[in-house]
Amino acid sequence: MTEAGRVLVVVPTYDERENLELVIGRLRAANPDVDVLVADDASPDGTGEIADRLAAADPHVQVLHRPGKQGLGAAYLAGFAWGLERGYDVLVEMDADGSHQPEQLPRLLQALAAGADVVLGSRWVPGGRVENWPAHRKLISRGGTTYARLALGVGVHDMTGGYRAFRASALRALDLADVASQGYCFQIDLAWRAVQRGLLLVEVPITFVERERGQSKMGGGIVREALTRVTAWGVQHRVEQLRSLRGRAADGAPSRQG
Ligand SMILES: Nc1nc2c(ncn2[C@@H]2O[C@H](COP(=O)(O)OP(=O)(O)O)[C@@H](O)[C@H]2O)c(=O)[nH]1
Ligand SMILES: [Mg+2]
Repeated sequence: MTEAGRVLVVVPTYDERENLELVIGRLRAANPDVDVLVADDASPDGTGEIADRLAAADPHVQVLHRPGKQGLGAAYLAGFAWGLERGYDVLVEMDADGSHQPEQLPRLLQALAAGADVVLGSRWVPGGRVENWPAHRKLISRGGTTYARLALGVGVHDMTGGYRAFRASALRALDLADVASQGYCFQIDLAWRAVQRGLLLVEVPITFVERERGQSKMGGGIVREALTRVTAWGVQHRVEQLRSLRGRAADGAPSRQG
């Protein structure tokens, strides 16, 4: 039990053989009270077996074996459902490749304990940093967030980050059953839903360190999915804003037959 309640950290994995043991070890050392769920998509490199071995040695570690690669979003949805069924108070997202520092989890949980519904680990607020990222990755991340900010009209500085903590009540309010975003657009989707539901989002600065081992699964398809979906949400949002403005104008208009 932590000050934020019972915490489950969901760690999605696809071919993270070289990273998983190290990151789980760091996570458990820095946060002895949290539980961990590895959500593995039948990684061909044997990550699932490593996760089973870690789970056998530590009752705080569990594994969710999924039938095949279905994307980050699907893995998180399955992991969240697993945790909500088991009564966790807080569900955390964290990458398996060492990019998210397990030692920074307490600051996310503190913000939650202080009243936030959703805490976003943020690279693009004062104090936030990125280490060892090539220029094109910075551009995609900053460009993607800026586009989403403008299209959706939200004030969040890091919409695509994947180091986050949610209150269980907040996740329940997000209607996860109809989330269809598969790639990293999933992160924008959840943040956007949280803003629309009027939840309290707090950004906490994090240091993102690019992986030293294994390969990124980021690709063009993931960027395209995000662009298409964010554009559609932005248009829908503007249409709804216009409708409600018109509705208000009509209500407030003086009657002609008076
Ligand atoms: N279960 C699962 N995990 C995934 C999938 N795609 C990516 N991941 C995991 O999501 C995290 C972030 O992926 P990564 O490739 O490092 O993305 P990057 O940091 O943006 O380059 C890592 O822990 C990956 O193993 C997937 O399709 N299924
Ligand atoms: Mg990574």
